[in-house]
Amino acid sequence: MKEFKLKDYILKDTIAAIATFPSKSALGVIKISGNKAMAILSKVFIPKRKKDIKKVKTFTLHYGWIRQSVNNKSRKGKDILIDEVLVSVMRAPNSYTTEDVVEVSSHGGILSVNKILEVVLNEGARLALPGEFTYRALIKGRIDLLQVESISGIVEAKSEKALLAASFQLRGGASLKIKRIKEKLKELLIQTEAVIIFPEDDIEFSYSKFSNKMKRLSVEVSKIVEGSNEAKILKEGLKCVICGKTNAGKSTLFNRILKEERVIVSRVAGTTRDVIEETINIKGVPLRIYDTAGILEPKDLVTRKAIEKTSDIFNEADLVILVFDGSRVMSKDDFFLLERAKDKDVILVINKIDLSNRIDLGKIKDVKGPIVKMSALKNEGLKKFEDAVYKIVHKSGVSSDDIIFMNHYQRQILNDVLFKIEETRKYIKECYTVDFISFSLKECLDDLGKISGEVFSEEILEGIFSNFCIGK
Ligand SMILES: Nc1nc2c(ncn2[C@@H]2O[C@H](COP(=O)(O)OP(=O)(O)OP(=O)(O)O)[C@@H](O)[C@H]2O)c(=O)[nH]1
Ligand SMILES: [Mg+2]
Repeated sequence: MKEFKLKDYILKDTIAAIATFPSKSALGVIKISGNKAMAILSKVFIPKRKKDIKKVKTFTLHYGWIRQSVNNKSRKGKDILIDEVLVSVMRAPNSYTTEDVVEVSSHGGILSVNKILEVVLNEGARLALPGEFTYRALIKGRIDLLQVESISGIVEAKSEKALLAASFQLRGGASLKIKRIKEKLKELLIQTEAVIIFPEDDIEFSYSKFSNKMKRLSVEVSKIVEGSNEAKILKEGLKCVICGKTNAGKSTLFNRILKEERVIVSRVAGTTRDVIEETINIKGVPLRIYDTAGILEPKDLVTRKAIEKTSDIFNEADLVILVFDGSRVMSKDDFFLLERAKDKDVILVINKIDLSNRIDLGKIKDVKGPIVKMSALKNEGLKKFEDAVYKIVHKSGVSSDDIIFMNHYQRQILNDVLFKIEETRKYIKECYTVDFISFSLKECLDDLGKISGEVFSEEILEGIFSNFCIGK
Protein backbone atom coordinates (compact mmCIF):
# COMPACT_ATOMS: atom_id res chain seq x y z
CA MET A 1 0.00 0.00 0.00
CA LYS A 2 1.24 3.51 -0.80
CA GLU A 3 2.40 5.39 2.26
CA PHE A 4 0.82 8.80 2.88
CA LYS A 5 2.35 11.55 4.92
CA LEU A 6 0.32 14.08 6.88
CA LYS A 7 1.77 16.92 4.82
CA ASP A 8 -0.14 15.51 1.79
CA TYR A 9 -3.49 16.14 3.51
CA ILE A 10 -3.76 19.74 2.37
CA LEU A 11 -6.76 21.32 4.07
CA LYS A 12 -7.41 24.14 1.61
CA ASP A 13 -8.06 21.75 -1.30
CA THR A 14 -11.56 20.66 -2.21
CA ILE A 15 -11.44 16.87 -2.22
CA ALA A 16 -13.57 14.22 -3.90
CA ALA A 17 -13.78 10.43 -3.89
CA ILE A 18 -16.05 7.49 -4.58
CA ALA A 19 -17.50 6.56 -1.19
CA THR A 20 -19.03 3.22 -2.17
CA PHE A 21 -17.36 0.01 -3.30
CA PRO A 22 -17.06 0.21 -7.09
CA SER A 23 -19.14 -2.72 -8.29
CA LYS A 24 -22.37 -3.31 -10.17
CA SER A 25 -24.84 -2.22 -7.51
CA ALA A 26 -28.04 -0.26 -6.98
CA LEU A 27 -26.31 2.96 -5.94
CA GLY A 28 -22.93 4.60 -6.04
CA VAL A 29 -21.97 7.67 -4.00
CA ILE A 30 -19.40 10.32 -4.88
CA LYS A 31 -18.42 12.72 -2.09
CA ILE A 32 -17.06 16.24 -2.45
CA SER A 33 -15.86 18.37 0.47
CA GLY A 34 -14.31 21.83 0.65
CA ASN A 35 -15.00 25.47 -0.04
CA LYS A 36 -15.32 24.88 -3.80
CA ALA A 37 -17.77 21.98 -3.43
CA MET A 38 -20.87 24.03 -4.34
CA ALA A 39 -19.14 25.81 -7.24
CA ILE A 40 -17.98 22.49 -8.66
CA LEU A 41 -21.47 21.06 -8.26
CA SER A 42 -22.98 23.98 -10.16
CA LYS A 43 -20.69 23.19 -13.12
CA VAL A 44 -21.39 19.46 -13.32
CA PHE A 45 -25.03 19.21 -12.23
CA ILE A 46 -28.16 20.08 -14.21
CA PRO A 47 -31.08 20.25 -11.76
CA LYS A 48 -34.47 19.13 -13.08
CA ARG A 49 -36.13 22.21 -11.59
CA LYS A 50 -34.39 25.42 -12.53
CA LYS A 51 -32.54 26.81 -9.52
CA ASP A 52 -29.19 28.28 -8.56
CA ILE A 53 -27.70 25.19 -6.94
CA LYS A 54 -24.95 27.27 -5.30
CA LYS A 55 -27.56 28.99 -3.15
CA VAL A 56 -29.60 26.00 -1.94
CA LYS A 57 -30.05 25.43 1.78
CA THR A 58 -28.26 22.88 3.90
CA PHE A 59 -29.65 19.34 4.26
CA THR A 60 -31.56 19.50 0.98
CA LEU A 61 -31.89 16.93 -1.79
CA HIS A 62 -31.85 17.75 -5.51
CA TYR A 63 -32.80 15.67 -8.52
CA GLY A 64 -31.13 16.03 -11.90
CA TRP A 65 -28.33 14.90 -14.19
CA ILE A 66 -24.53 14.99 -14.13
CA ARG A 67 -23.08 16.39 -17.30
CA GLN A 68 -19.71 16.39 -18.95
CA SER A 69 -18.88 19.53 -20.94
CA VAL A 70 -17.58 18.86 -24.41
CA ASN A 71 -15.01 21.09 -25.99
CA ASN A 72 -14.48 19.63 -29.43
CA LYS A 73 -15.78 21.80 -32.29
CA SER A 74 -18.42 19.51 -33.77
CA ARG A 75 -20.28 19.02 -30.44
CA LYS A 76 -19.50 22.37 -28.85
CA GLY A 77 -22.16 23.36 -26.40
CA LYS A 78 -23.80 19.93 -26.48
CA ASP A 79 -23.07 18.37 -23.12
CA ILE A 80 -22.97 14.64 -22.57
CA LEU A 81 -25.36 13.56 -19.82
CA ILE A 82 -23.66 10.88 -17.76
CA ASP A 83 -26.19 9.69 -15.21
CA GLU A 84 -29.41 10.53 -13.42
CA VAL A 85 -28.60 11.44 -9.80
CA LEU A 86 -29.80 12.73 -6.45
CA VAL A 87 -27.56 15.28 -4.83
CA SER A 88 -27.46 15.92 -1.06
CA VAL A 89 -26.11 19.22 0.15
CA MET A 90 -24.70 19.65 3.66
CA ARG A 91 -23.41 23.11 4.34
CA ALA A 92 -20.55 24.09 6.65
CA PRO A 93 -20.25 23.80 9.59
CA ASN A 94 -22.83 21.06 10.14
CA SER A 95 -21.42 18.33 7.94
CA TYR A 96 -19.14 15.30 8.27
CA THR A 97 -16.01 17.36 7.63
CA THR A 98 -17.51 20.67 8.93
CA GLU A 99 -16.99 22.02 5.38
CA ASP A 100 -19.49 22.27 2.52
CA VAL A 101 -20.15 18.65 1.58
CA VAL A 102 -21.96 17.33 -1.47
CA GLU A 103 -22.90 13.70 -1.96
CA VAL A 104 -23.93 12.59 -5.42
CA SER A 105 -25.96 9.36 -5.45
CA SER A 106 -25.85 7.80 -8.89
CA HIS A 107 -26.68 4.40 -10.32
CA GLY A 108 -24.08 1.96 -9.14
CA GLY A 109 -22.33 1.13 -12.42
CA ILE A 110 -18.54 1.11 -12.17
CA LEU A 111 -18.11 3.31 -15.25
CA SER A 112 -20.83 5.77 -14.31
CA VAL A 113 -19.42 6.37 -10.84
CA ASN A 114 -15.88 6.76 -12.16
CA LYS A 115 -17.03 9.13 -14.90
CA ILE A 116 -18.83 11.36 -12.36
CA LEU A 117 -15.68 11.45 -10.24
CA GLU A 118 -13.66 12.35 -13.34
CA VAL A 119 -15.84 15.36 -14.22
CA VAL A 120 -15.73 16.55 -10.60
CA LEU A 121 -11.92 16.30 -10.60
CA ASN A 122 -11.80 18.13 -13.94
CA GLU A 123 -13.63 21.05 -12.37
CA GLY A 124 -10.95 21.55 -9.71
CA ALA A 125 -11.37 18.98 -6.95
CA ARG A 126 -8.44 16.80 -5.89
CA LEU A 127 -8.76 13.04 -5.36
CA ALA A 128 -9.02 12.47 -1.60
CA LEU A 129 -6.35 10.48 0.22
CA PRO A 130 -7.27 7.58 2.53
CA GLY A 131 -9.43 8.78 5.41
CA GLU A 132 -9.09 12.41 4.33
CA PHE A 133 -12.76 13.33 4.97
CA THR A 134 -12.47 11.91 8.49
CA TYR A 135 -9.09 13.62 8.93
CA ARG A 136 -10.80 16.96 8.31
CA ALA A 137 -13.50 16.15 10.87
CA LEU A 138 -10.68 15.53 13.36
CA ILE A 139 -8.56 18.56 12.54
CA LYS A 140 -11.61 20.86 12.63
CA GLY A 141 -12.43 19.46 16.08
CA ARG A 142 -15.77 17.78 15.32
CA ILE A 143 -14.49 14.42 16.57
CA ASP A 144 -11.45 13.26 18.52
CA LEU A 145 -8.96 10.52 17.72
CA LEU A 146 -10.85 7.83 19.63
CA GLN A 147 -13.97 8.64 17.63
CA VAL A 148 -11.91 8.42 14.43
CA GLU A 149 -10.74 4.96 15.46
CA SER A 150 -14.34 3.96 16.21
CA ILE A 151 -15.30 4.72 12.61
CA SER A 152 -12.95 2.04 11.29
CA GLY A 153 -14.33 -0.14 14.12
CA ILE A 154 -17.81 0.29 12.64
CA VAL A 155 -16.66 -0.25 9.05
CA GLU A 156 -14.71 -3.39 9.96
CA ALA A 157 -17.05 -4.83 12.61
CA LYS A 158 -17.36 -8.58 12.25
CA SER A 159 -19.92 -9.12 14.99
CA GLU A 160 -22.83 -7.30 16.59
CA LYS A 161 -20.82 -6.89 19.78
CA ALA A 162 -18.03 -5.13 17.88
CA LEU A 163 -20.53 -2.91 16.10
CA LEU A 164 -22.28 -1.84 19.31
CA ALA A 165 -18.97 -1.15 21.03
CA ALA A 166 -17.70 0.95 18.10
CA SER A 167 -20.97 2.86 17.92
CA PHE A 168 -20.76 3.63 21.67
CA GLN A 169 -17.23 4.90 21.10
CA LEU A 170 -18.34 7.08 18.19
CA ARG A 171 -20.89 8.70 20.52
CA GLY A 172 -17.97 9.67 22.75
CA GLY A 173 -18.11 6.84 25.34
CA ALA A 174 -14.41 6.02 25.23
CA SER A 175 -13.37 9.67 25.00
CA LEU A 176 -15.26 10.36 28.22
CA LYS A 177 -13.46 7.53 30.02
CA ILE A 178 -10.05 8.88 29.01
CA LYS A 179 -11.19 12.39 29.93
CA ARG A 180 -12.19 11.26 33.44
CA ILE A 181 -8.83 9.59 33.98
CA LYS A 182 -7.09 12.74 32.78
CA GLU A 183 -9.11 14.83 35.23
CA LYS A 184 -8.09 12.59 38.11
CA LEU A 185 -4.46 12.72 37.00
CA LYS A 186 -4.68 16.50 36.78
CA GLU A 187 -6.04 16.71 40.32
CA LEU A 188 -3.13 14.62 41.59
CA LEU A 189 -0.67 16.65 39.56
CA ILE A 190 -2.00 19.90 41.07
CA GLN A 191 -1.50 18.48 44.56
CA THR A 192 2.14 17.67 43.80
CA GLU A 193 2.73 21.04 42.15
CA ALA A 194 1.35 22.89 45.15
CA VAL A 195 3.99 21.19 47.31
CA ILE A 196 6.74 22.02 44.82
CA ILE A 197 5.75 25.61 43.99
CA PHE A 198 4.96 26.77 47.54
CA PRO A 199 7.60 25.08 49.70
CA GLU A 200 7.39 27.90 52.24
CA ASP A 201 3.72 27.01 52.93
CA ASP A 202 4.75 23.61 54.30
CA ILE A 203 1.88 21.85 52.56
CA GLU A 204 1.62 18.37 53.93
CA PHE A 205 1.98 15.62 51.34
CA SER A 206 0.33 12.42 52.49
CA TYR A 207 2.09 9.53 50.76
CA SER A 208 -0.47 7.01 51.98
CA LYS A 209 -3.51 8.97 50.73
CA PHE A 210 -1.77 9.60 47.43
CA SER A 211 -0.89 5.94 47.14
CA ASN A 212 -4.55 4.91 47.51
CA LYS A 213 -5.63 7.35 44.80
CA MET A 214 -2.92 6.07 42.46
CA LYS A 215 -4.05 2.51 43.10
CA ARG A 216 -7.59 3.36 42.01
CA LEU A 217 -6.23 5.07 38.91
CA SER A 218 -4.16 2.02 38.06
CA VAL A 219 -7.29 -0.17 38.24
CA GLU A 220 -9.14 2.18 35.89
CA VAL A 221 -6.30 2.33 33.36
CA SER A 222 -5.92 -1.48 33.51
CA LYS A 223 -9.57 -1.78 32.63
CA ILE A 224 -9.03 0.40 29.57
CA VAL A 225 -6.00 -1.70 28.56
CA GLU A 226 -8.19 -4.82 28.79
CA GLY A 227 -10.91 -3.09 26.77
CA SER A 228 -8.43 -2.16 24.05
CA ASN A 229 -7.07 -5.73 23.91
CA GLU A 230 -10.60 -7.06 23.55
CA ALA A 231 -11.27 -4.57 20.75
CA LYS A 232 -8.16 -5.77 18.92
CA ILE A 233 -9.45 -9.34 19.06
CA LEU A 234 -12.91 -8.26 17.87
CA LYS A 235 -11.44 -6.26 15.01
CA GLU A 236 -8.61 -8.46 13.82
CA GLY A 237 -9.82 -11.82 15.06
CA LEU A 238 -8.04 -14.14 17.45
CA LYS A 239 -5.15 -15.98 15.79
CA CYS A 240 -5.67 -19.55 16.73
CA VAL A 241 -3.27 -22.29 15.54
CA ILE A 242 -3.96 -26.03 15.61
CA CYS A 243 -0.76 -27.96 16.37
CA GLY A 244 0.10 -31.53 17.18
CA LYS A 245 2.14 -34.44 15.92
CA THR A 246 1.25 -36.14 12.63
CA ASN A 247 -2.02 -38.06 12.58
CA ALA A 248 -3.25 -36.59 15.88
CA GLY A 249 -6.40 -35.47 14.04
CA LYS A 250 -5.68 -31.75 13.53
CA SER A 251 -7.21 -31.54 10.08
CA THR A 252 -10.22 -33.57 11.18
CA LEU A 253 -10.74 -31.08 14.03
CA PHE A 254 -10.22 -28.13 11.66
CA ASN A 255 -12.97 -29.49 9.37
CA ARG A 256 -15.26 -30.05 12.36
CA ILE A 257 -14.80 -26.47 13.56
CA LEU A 258 -15.55 -25.14 10.07
CA LYS A 259 -18.40 -27.62 9.65
CA GLU A 260 -17.18 -28.54 6.16
CA GLU A 261 -14.64 -30.91 4.62
CA ARG A 262 -12.19 -28.10 3.93
CA VAL A 263 -8.87 -29.98 4.10
CA ILE A 264 -7.63 -33.47 3.30
CA VAL A 265 -7.68 -35.96 6.16
CA SER A 266 -5.88 -39.30 5.88
CA ARG A 267 -4.15 -42.11 7.75
CA VAL A 268 -0.87 -41.12 6.09
CA ALA A 269 1.38 -39.33 8.56
CA GLY A 270 2.30 -35.92 7.18
CA THR A 271 -0.84 -35.34 5.10
CA THR A 272 -0.94 -31.58 5.73
CA ARG A 273 2.04 -29.61 4.41
CA ASP A 274 0.78 -26.06 3.95
CA VAL A 275 -0.70 -23.75 6.58
CA ILE A 276 -4.41 -23.32 5.84
CA GLU A 277 -6.30 -20.34 7.23
CA GLU A 278 -10.03 -19.82 7.63
CA THR A 279 -12.10 -17.35 9.63
CA ILE A 280 -15.05 -18.44 11.74
CA ASN A 281 -17.19 -16.77 14.36
CA ILE A 282 -17.58 -18.38 17.77
CA LYS A 283 -20.31 -16.57 19.72
CA GLY A 284 -19.49 -13.21 18.13
CA VAL A 285 -15.70 -13.55 18.30
CA PRO A 286 -13.93 -13.89 14.96
CA LEU A 287 -11.33 -16.65 15.03
CA ARG A 288 -8.63 -16.82 12.40
CA ILE A 289 -7.94 -20.48 12.61
CA TYR A 290 -4.93 -22.27 11.09
CA ASP A 291 -4.43 -25.95 10.33
CA THR A 292 -0.73 -26.83 10.27
CA ALA A 293 1.63 -29.67 9.40
CA GLY A 294 2.42 -32.14 12.17
CA ILE A 295 5.83 -33.02 10.76
CA LEU A 296 8.65 -32.02 13.10
CA GLU A 297 11.69 -33.63 11.42
CA PRO A 298 12.54 -32.28 7.95
CA LYS A 299 13.06 -35.02 5.35
CA ASP A 300 13.21 -32.91 2.20
CA LEU A 301 12.69 -29.36 0.95
CA VAL A 302 8.88 -29.52 1.16
CA THR A 303 8.82 -30.80 4.74
CA ARG A 304 11.44 -28.22 5.72
CA LYS A 305 9.18 -25.46 4.33
CA ALA A 306 6.15 -26.98 6.09
CA ILE A 307 8.01 -26.89 9.42
CA GLU A 308 9.10 -23.29 8.88
CA LYS A 309 5.56 -22.16 8.04
CA THR A 310 4.08 -23.94 11.06
CA SER A 311 6.73 -22.43 13.27
CA ASP A 312 6.08 -18.86 12.03
CA ILE A 313 2.35 -19.06 12.57
CA PHE A 314 2.86 -20.69 15.97
CA ASN A 315 4.97 -17.74 17.12
CA GLU A 316 2.32 -15.21 16.06
CA ALA A 317 -0.63 -17.12 17.55
CA ASP A 318 -2.80 -15.70 20.35
CA LEU A 319 -4.12 -19.16 21.14
CA VAL A 320 -2.60 -22.61 20.55
CA ILE A 321 -4.79 -25.68 20.22
CA LEU A 322 -2.54 -28.60 20.98
CA VAL A 323 -3.99 -31.87 19.72
CA PHE A 324 -2.93 -35.21 21.24
CA ASP A 325 -3.88 -38.65 20.03
CA GLY A 326 -5.58 -40.10 23.11
CA SER A 327 -5.24 -43.62 21.75
CA ARG A 328 -1.44 -43.50 21.86
CA VAL A 329 1.12 -42.96 24.60
CA MET A 330 2.83 -39.59 24.70
CA SER A 331 5.81 -39.36 22.36
CA LYS A 332 8.81 -37.05 22.31
CA ASP A 333 7.02 -34.91 19.68
CA ASP A 334 4.13 -34.35 22.13
CA PHE A 335 6.54 -33.29 24.88
CA PHE A 336 8.41 -31.03 22.49
CA LEU A 337 5.20 -29.20 21.52
CA LEU A 338 4.06 -28.97 25.15
CA GLU A 339 7.33 -27.30 26.10
CA ARG A 340 7.03 -24.90 23.18
CA ALA A 341 3.49 -23.86 24.10
CA LYS A 342 4.41 -23.17 27.74
CA ASP A 343 4.15 -19.38 27.49
CA LYS A 344 1.03 -19.26 25.31
CA ASP A 345 -2.66 -19.52 25.94
CA VAL A 346 -3.35 -23.17 25.21
CA ILE A 347 -6.25 -25.56 24.89
CA LEU A 348 -5.16 -29.19 25.15
CA VAL A 349 -7.34 -31.41 23.02
CA ILE A 350 -7.21 -35.13 23.81
CA ASN A 351 -8.58 -36.51 20.56
CA LYS A 352 -9.81 -39.96 19.53
CA ILE A 353 -11.64 -40.73 22.79
CA ASP A 354 -13.77 -43.16 20.76
CA LEU A 355 -10.72 -45.49 20.82
CA SER A 356 -9.24 -47.08 23.94
CA ASN A 357 -7.34 -44.62 26.06
CA ARG A 358 -3.54 -44.97 26.22
CA ILE A 359 -2.46 -41.41 26.98
CA ASP A 360 -1.16 -40.62 30.46
CA LEU A 361 -2.47 -37.14 31.32
CA GLY A 362 -0.41 -37.12 34.51
CA LYS A 363 2.63 -36.43 32.34
CA ILE A 364 1.23 -33.09 31.15
CA LYS A 365 2.68 -30.43 33.40
CA ASP A 366 3.36 -26.69 33.41
CA VAL A 367 0.75 -25.79 30.81
CA LYS A 368 -1.86 -23.16 31.53
CA GLY A 369 -5.02 -24.08 29.76
CA PRO A 370 -8.03 -26.36 29.86
CA ILE A 371 -8.07 -29.97 28.70
CA VAL A 372 -10.87 -30.97 26.35
CA LYS A 373 -11.50 -34.63 25.59
CA MET A 374 -13.17 -35.25 22.26
CA SER A 375 -13.49 -37.30 19.14
CA ALA A 376 -13.13 -35.13 16.08
CA LEU A 377 -14.01 -38.10 13.88
CA LYS A 378 -17.26 -38.88 15.67
CA ASN A 379 -17.99 -35.20 16.35
CA GLU A 380 -18.10 -35.69 20.11
CA GLY A 381 -17.11 -32.90 22.52
CA LEU A 382 -17.12 -30.07 19.97
CA LYS A 383 -19.42 -27.96 22.15
CA LYS A 384 -17.02 -28.32 25.10
CA PHE A 385 -14.20 -27.27 22.79
CA GLU A 386 -16.08 -24.15 21.61
CA ASP A 387 -16.90 -23.24 25.22
CA ALA A 388 -13.22 -23.50 26.13
CA VAL A 389 -12.28 -21.15 23.26
CA TYR A 390 -14.99 -18.70 24.28
CA LYS A 391 -13.81 -18.71 27.91
CA ILE A 392 -10.24 -17.92 26.91
CA VAL A 393 -11.32 -15.11 24.62
CA HIS A 394 -13.47 -13.60 27.36
CA LYS A 395 -11.24 -14.30 30.31
CA SER A 396 -11.04 -10.59 31.07
CA GLY A 397 -14.85 -10.36 31.32
CA VAL A 398 -14.88 -7.01 29.51
CA SER A 399 -18.38 -5.73 28.79
CA SER A 400 -19.26 -4.14 25.45
CA ASP A 401 -19.24 -0.60 26.91
CA ASP A 402 -15.67 -1.15 28.10
CA ILE A 403 -14.34 -2.16 24.70
CA ILE A 404 -12.15 0.55 23.22
CA PHE A 405 -10.92 0.50 19.63
CA MET A 406 -7.39 1.86 19.38
CA ASN A 407 -4.70 1.56 16.79
CA HIS A 408 -1.35 -0.05 17.44
CA TYR A 409 0.30 3.22 18.55
CA GLN A 410 -2.51 4.23 20.88
CA ARG A 411 -2.40 0.80 22.54
CA GLN A 412 1.34 1.08 22.97
CA ILE A 413 1.02 4.51 24.58
CA LEU A 414 -1.73 3.26 26.88
CA ASN A 415 0.50 0.40 28.02
CA ASP A 416 3.27 2.93 28.67
CA VAL A 417 0.86 5.00 30.78
CA LEU A 418 0.00 1.96 32.88
CA PHE A 419 3.68 1.17 33.27
CA LYS A 420 4.41 4.75 34.39
CA ILE A 421 1.53 4.69 36.87
CA GLU A 422 2.93 1.50 38.39
CA GLU A 423 6.37 3.10 38.49
CA THR A 424 4.95 6.18 40.23
CA ARG A 425 3.29 3.93 42.79
CA LYS A 426 6.74 2.51 43.53
CA TYR A 427 8.14 6.05 43.97
CA ILE A 428 5.33 6.81 46.40
CA LYS A 429 5.86 3.59 48.34
CA GLU A 430 9.53 4.40 48.70
CA CYS A 431 8.72 8.04 49.60
CA TYR A 432 10.65 9.60 46.70
CA THR A 433 10.68 13.40 46.56
CA VAL A 434 7.43 14.92 45.25
CA ASP A 435 9.02 16.32 42.07
CA PHE A 436 9.75 12.77 40.88
CA ILE A 437 6.11 11.86 41.31
CA SER A 438 4.97 15.10 39.71
CA PHE A 439 7.15 14.60 36.63
CA SER A 440 5.83 11.10 36.09
CA LEU A 441 2.19 12.22 36.38
CA LYS A 442 2.82 14.96 33.84
CA GLU A 443 4.17 12.41 31.37
CA CYS A 444 1.09 10.22 31.85
CA LEU A 445 -1.17 13.20 31.15
CA ASP A 446 0.69 14.08 27.94
CA ASP A 447 0.52 10.47 26.77
CA LEU A 448 -3.24 10.28 27.37
CA GLY A 449 -3.57 13.48 25.35
CA LYS A 450 -1.87 11.73 22.43
CA ILE A 451 -4.41 8.90 22.60
CA SER A 452 -7.38 11.23 22.32
CA GLY A 453 -5.61 13.49 19.82
CA GLU A 454 -5.37 16.61 22.00
CA VAL A 455 -1.59 16.30 21.88
CA PHE A 456 -0.51 16.11 18.25
CA SER A 457 1.39 12.98 17.27
CA GLU A 458 2.31 12.59 13.61
CA GLU A 459 3.11 8.91 14.06
CA ILE A 460 -0.34 8.09 15.44
CA LEU A 461 -2.20 10.13 12.84
CA GLU A 462 -0.29 8.59 9.93
CA GLY A 463 -0.80 5.15 11.44
CA ILE A 464 -4.54 5.69 11.65
CA PHE A 465 -5.19 7.33 8.33
CA SER A 466 -3.00 5.04 6.20
CA ASN A 467 -5.38 2.22 7.20
CA PHE A 468 -8.51 4.09 6.19
CA CYS A 469 -10.10 3.58 2.81
CA ILE A 470 -10.31 6.35 0.23
CA GLY A 471 -13.69 8.07 0.42
CA LYS A 472 -14.05 7.77 4.23
N1 LIG B 1 -10.81 -42.99 15.70
C1 LIG B 1 -10.58 -41.73 15.42
N2 LIG B 1 -9.84 -41.39 14.37
C2 LIG B 1 -9.60 -40.08 14.13
C3 LIG B 1 -10.12 -39.06 14.96
N3 LIG B 1 -9.70 -37.88 14.45
C4 LIG B 1 -8.98 -38.16 13.36
N4 LIG B 1 -8.91 -39.48 13.16
C5 LIG B 1 -8.22 -40.20 12.08
O1 LIG B 1 -6.83 -40.00 12.23
C6 LIG B 1 -6.21 -39.92 10.96
C7 LIG B 1 -5.40 -38.66 10.85
O2 LIG B 1 -6.29 -37.55 10.85
P1 LIG B 1 -5.86 -36.11 10.30
O3 LIG B 1 -6.97 -35.21 10.67
O4 LIG B 1 -5.46 -36.19 8.90
O5 LIG B 1 -4.61 -35.88 11.23
P2 LIG B 1 -3.57 -34.65 11.18
O6 LIG B 1 -3.21 -34.38 12.59
O7 LIG B 1 -4.12 -33.55 10.40
O8 LIG B 1 -2.35 -35.30 10.45
P3 LIG B 1 -1.17 -34.62 9.57
O9 LIG B 1 -1.78 -33.65 8.64
O10 LIG B 1 -0.56 -35.78 8.86
O11 LIG B 1 -0.21 -34.00 10.51
C8 LIG B 1 -7.32 -40.04 9.94
O12 LIG B 1 -7.43 -41.37 9.49
C9 LIG B 1 -8.57 -39.64 10.73
O13 LIG B 1 -9.76 -40.22 10.23
C10 LIG B 1 -10.91 -39.43 16.07
O14 LIG B 1 -11.42 -38.62 16.86
N5 LIG B 1 -11.10 -40.78 16.25
MG1 LIG C 1 -3.49 -32.59 8.71
